[in-house]
Amino acid sequence: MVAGILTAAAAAAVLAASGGAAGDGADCVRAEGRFTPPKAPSPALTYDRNLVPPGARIQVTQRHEKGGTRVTLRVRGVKPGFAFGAHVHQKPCGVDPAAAGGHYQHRQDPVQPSENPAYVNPDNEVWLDFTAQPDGSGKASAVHSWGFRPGEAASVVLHREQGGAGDRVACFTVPFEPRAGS
Ligand SMILES: [Cu+2]
Repeated sequence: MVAGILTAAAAAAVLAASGGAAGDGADCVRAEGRFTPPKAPSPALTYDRNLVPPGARIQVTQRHEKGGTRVTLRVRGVKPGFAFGAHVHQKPCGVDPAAAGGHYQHRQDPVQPSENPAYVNPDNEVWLDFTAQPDGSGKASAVHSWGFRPGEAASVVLHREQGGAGDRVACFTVPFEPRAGS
């Protein structure tokens, strides 16, 4: 029964990315997933069933906007009223919550893991913190004047605390696109 649920959930996870030709106003990446426990391969993994129950949904879109990039996060089915932290991270999700690596940084802190507020801030990183609505939905959006370097932005991690740190409670692998000339 459990295996059946996991299989169905994994099948429901859809990844779609069009080519890089999308201009302003069109999503170049739209990734959707349904969280599963980190037992089976899936793009959406929950590490905390209380905050992000299996079956909760996530959608991440990216679009090129105003010469930079907008990333939008939407969730459904998470813990109502909870204040989640969220950021774009460097690597894909894994069974180990640490697999997603550190935050994507526009200006890269030479000291990693980075804890310096000069680098760990919502201008230099993509922060998508949100507080879940009473119905368990949530949304956040961030726009920057810069784009991602190729291959260095690969996931969105949800955290137990807002701001630049906190335990990792869920992770969603996203095929972010680099911005030409970024
Ligand atoms: Cu993070």
